[in-house]
Amino acid sequence: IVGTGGVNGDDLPDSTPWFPRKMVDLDTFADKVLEMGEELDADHPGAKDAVYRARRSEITKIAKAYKTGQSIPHVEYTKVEIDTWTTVFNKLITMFPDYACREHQYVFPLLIQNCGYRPGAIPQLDGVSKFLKDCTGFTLRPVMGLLTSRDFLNGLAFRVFHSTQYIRHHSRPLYTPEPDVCHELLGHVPLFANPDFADFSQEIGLASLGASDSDIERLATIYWFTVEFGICRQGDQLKAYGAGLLSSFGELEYCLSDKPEIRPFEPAKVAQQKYPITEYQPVYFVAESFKDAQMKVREFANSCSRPFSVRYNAYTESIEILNSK
Ligand code: TIH
Ligand code: FE2
Repeated sequence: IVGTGGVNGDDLPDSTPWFPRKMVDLDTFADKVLEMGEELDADHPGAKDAVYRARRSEITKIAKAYKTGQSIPHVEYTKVEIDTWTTVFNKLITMFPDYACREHQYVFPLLIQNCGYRPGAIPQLDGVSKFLKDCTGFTLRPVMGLLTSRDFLNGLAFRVFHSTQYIRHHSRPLYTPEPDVCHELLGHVPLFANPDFADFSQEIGLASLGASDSDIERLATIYWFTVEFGICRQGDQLKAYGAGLLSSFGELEYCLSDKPEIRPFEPAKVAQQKYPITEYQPVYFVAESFKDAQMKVREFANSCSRPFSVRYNAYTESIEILNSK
């Protein structure tokens, strides 16, 4: 439907940034990935390895060609890649019982049973995506690299998670400065199988649709300190639920030690917090539960400058606009 009033049609103010209205609109994100930033580049163990870089461009061809509704093509991983996965997998499973939140621990055995999680083989995104769809309606979409915060968060409104398919450099398996398939599969996937966490993530996504640039920045910061680096209270203990923690042997131990600073999860404050992207976080925020965090994010979203609200219609896989101008 093409409207006349600006990029979004005639039912929204002209100043509203474009946003996807239908699931297929996500196809426009594919070739807009950000270059490996300078900060990342300097710290990236694969940056100067030509063989590694070539292998990555091989794998990202899949993401470049991918269209909504298709199944995700399989990747035949090499021995070096599988060994890296095995190292990460074997290390992390020794830590999950003590450090991972109970939702992660509940789902993990199901991923072993249903999706082939094990040492010696890297699970394929397609099978994992189908499993998630059955659990919470979340699906995975292959991505070439880092999307803009706006595009990435917009995907969450559709319960779509953009996932890398390539793996970290073999020289440094226990921490990487950017997402890779270990991070997606061991960190994110178990949480997206949880209904409350799925709702929480989608809430951030919905708030990002048509948001101003400064609100996107604030929502991306909230995303960072929850979905990526969140910790939560369970009984009288703190546990990790952020994927960046659950996929990094080093940071998982560090985040629950007495070294970092721990603060309560208050979105308006979290949104202002600066953070490093290539080293352990100096500060973490504690959520009381995913439901509680979702309600707090919804409240925060209502305080943002956007002059309308939205709802996702899962039957038509599209966004409906509520109470606009
Ligand atoms: N540092 C994480 C890891 O080593 O698995 C990966 C990242 C998460 C978020 C940004 S980079
Ligand atoms: Fe991530």
